[in-house]
Amino acid sequence: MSLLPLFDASLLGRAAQPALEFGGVALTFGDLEARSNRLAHTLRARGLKPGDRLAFFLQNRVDVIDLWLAGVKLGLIVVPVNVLYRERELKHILADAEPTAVVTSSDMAGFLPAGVTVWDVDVLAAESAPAPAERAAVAATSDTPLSLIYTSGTTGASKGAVLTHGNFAANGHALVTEWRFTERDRYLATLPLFHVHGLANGIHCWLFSGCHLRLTERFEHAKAAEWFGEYRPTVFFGVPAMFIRLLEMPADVARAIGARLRLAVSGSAPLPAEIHEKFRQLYGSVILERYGMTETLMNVGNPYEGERRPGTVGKPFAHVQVKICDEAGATVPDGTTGELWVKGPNVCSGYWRRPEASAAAWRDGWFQTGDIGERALDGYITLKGRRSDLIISGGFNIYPREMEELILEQAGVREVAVVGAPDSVRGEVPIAYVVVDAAKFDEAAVTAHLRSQFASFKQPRAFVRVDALPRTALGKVQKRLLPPWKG
Ligand code: MLC
Ligand code: AMP
Repeated sequence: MSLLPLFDASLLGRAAQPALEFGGVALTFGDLEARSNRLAHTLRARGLKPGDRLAFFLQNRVDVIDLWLAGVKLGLIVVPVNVLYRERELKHILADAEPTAVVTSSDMAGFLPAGVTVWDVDVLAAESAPAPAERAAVAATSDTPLSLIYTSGTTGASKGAVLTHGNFAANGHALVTEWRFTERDRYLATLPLFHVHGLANGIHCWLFSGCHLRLTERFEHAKAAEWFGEYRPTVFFGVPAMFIRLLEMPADVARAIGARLRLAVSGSAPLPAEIHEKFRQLYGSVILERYGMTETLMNVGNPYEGERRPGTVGKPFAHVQVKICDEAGATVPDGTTGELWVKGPNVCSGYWRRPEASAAAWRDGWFQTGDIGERALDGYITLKGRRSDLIISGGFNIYPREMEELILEQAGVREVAVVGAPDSVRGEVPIAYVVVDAAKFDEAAVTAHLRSQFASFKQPRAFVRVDALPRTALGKVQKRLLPPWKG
């Protein structure tokens, strides 16, 4: 089944109803239907056919929603690209996905590598304005790919998870049901639309339920009080760094916000139990923490009714099977730590053009998440870490090896290990431990080069010079034995 019939309850059924506001502009569901039809006609006229990739490199704006809807209608494979990515990340993703074009804004086009076809988002919109408002749509099934979303997974090179109409439908349907969305809800959307938390969860809960959405270009904690006060949301989704920022709110303001907020969902990185408790005290609202991945969308969540247990991610969603396995793939008893394996209609169909990586990640139909955790006797799952040394900073993933490889290429660097150090807001921040030839190592030059190549959140917060990296007898770096970073 295509996603479109699931959107139609809102796009067609609630055509006159207010759907969203963004930057002072208010649109109905009927407006969104017409805008995306016009854009679909334009994209078709520009030669796009079902299965073609179309990337977007954009901050949150209504045009991202138009592109998503047009992609659904035309059977395109939409490739969201993190706006913070720079040369290396962009080159890799665009060479791998081979999109027909990248839709971007004039202020960001300069970051894109030479040789890529760039379509300006405002030019596309202007060209679409006179196009017919009638629907242009092709048939799609559950298995039709809809999006390639890049993730580091458990190994270095970023891979595109191929997510289908069926994956988004299963995820959206489950969340709308489990989280009791109705058209009376008001969802404040500050998460980026280029990752699954904002896109697969946020956009689909909104469109499936027909609730109202206020979109912001990005999360800015200095504006949070104003946004919450003006918009009066009933629903908010965030990463832990956002909830930590929201603790800065004055107590009376927080209480008033909490009184209207029926659902606050945290995910994408661990939410410390202490933050869960502080948020409850300040807002009077109990955060619902859930666990997901780009490859699988949402897997496990605390209940809407019932205990939302701090420090845990709850129980598997109704359509998802989770088992916890030892290294040999045997299920471990409750209360024992192992790797989470998942299975269900939410799990992506594989990695784009990477049969070996796909074969390595799936076993007997189960996706091996790389996340380590345990299940209590009453079913609640607690995550304990990861099989790889992935760093999650503010909900954005950093695969240390990717950074280490580039740092090693720099003059004067003999050895490097990038590790995550605790950070009170972002959870973790990357630190580079380096063994350098002091006469040749120019930290300022290295920093400037890294900034041109990689996203800001991947930049080492510090270079810590050490005489040698601790290694095992076999020469493997023992990151745990590095001296702690003292900010
Ligand atoms: C962040 N920054 C942006 C930006 N988002 N810059 C431009 N546009 C954006 N949209 C940059 C800032 O420039 C800054 O760079 C740094 O990020 C932090 O910005 P800040 O304003 O100080 O924000 P802060 O209060 O620290 O909060 C950061 C944050 C951000 C929470 C806004 O980390 C964020 O948006 N995280 C969401 C990540 C996400 O959606 N993950 C879901 C992945 S899906 P500098 O140079 O200071 O670093 C997934 C699966 C699942 O994991 O389960 O959901
Ligand atoms: P991504 O590749 O960006 O989709 O990130 C997915 C990873 O985020 C998962 O494999 C987990 O390690 C982590 N993650 C998501 N939700 C949670 C959570 N609630 N608690 C801890 N880690 C989480």
